[in-house]
Amino acid sequence: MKGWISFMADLGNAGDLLERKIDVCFGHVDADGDGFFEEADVMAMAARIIAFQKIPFDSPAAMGLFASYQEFMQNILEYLDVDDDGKISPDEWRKGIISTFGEKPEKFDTLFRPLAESIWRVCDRDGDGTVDAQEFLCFQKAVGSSEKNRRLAFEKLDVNGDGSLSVDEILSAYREYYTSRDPAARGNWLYGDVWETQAPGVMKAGL
Ligand SMILES: [Ca+2]
Ligand SMILES: [Ca+2]
Ligand SMILES: [Ca+2]
Repeated sequence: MKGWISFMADLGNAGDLLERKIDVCFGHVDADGDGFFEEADVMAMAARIIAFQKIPFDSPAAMGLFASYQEFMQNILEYLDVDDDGKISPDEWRKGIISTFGEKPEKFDTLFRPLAESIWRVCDRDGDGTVDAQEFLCFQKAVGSSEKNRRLAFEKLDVNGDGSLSVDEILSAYREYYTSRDPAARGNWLYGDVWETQAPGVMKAGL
């Protein structure tokens, strides 16, 4: 009986997992911390990834990343910006991600694949066709992951354990992170331990 009760308790936690992940992510995407997600935030994120990777801002990979983030933003505004003010509030973000992409993996992939490809291209700094843990650091530093979370994330995302990430591994990590309620999904670890990472609301309460 005790086992059943703790099983139900686990299910209760799992029910909050997706909302938790989406809230934690709002803290990354709202790069300037003004409480809204808008184009300036994604361009800042792209610039941070490129700067951490130490590649020229006018290199093809860097320009490709800016273009992908800009296009991504235009598309996601269409889905999520319900009040049409040109920016996404935390509430629009949470409700919109779940209602737009929940249980619709094809729709998710259409929007996120070009972004995953551009991020992957910037990450593969030495151009050998693989992204190792060292190369993936530029993305992890840009979203502000702790050193422990960076290590955890790479281990979980490298599904076939070959020490490098493919575009598909990055895309499936994104997809599971933003759409899956399965506590065992590897993509839950995209940004490390989501229960350890502070969500924006928690940070504000602590100030
Ligand atoms: Ca912002
Ligand atoms: Ca809005
Ligand atoms: Ca490489």
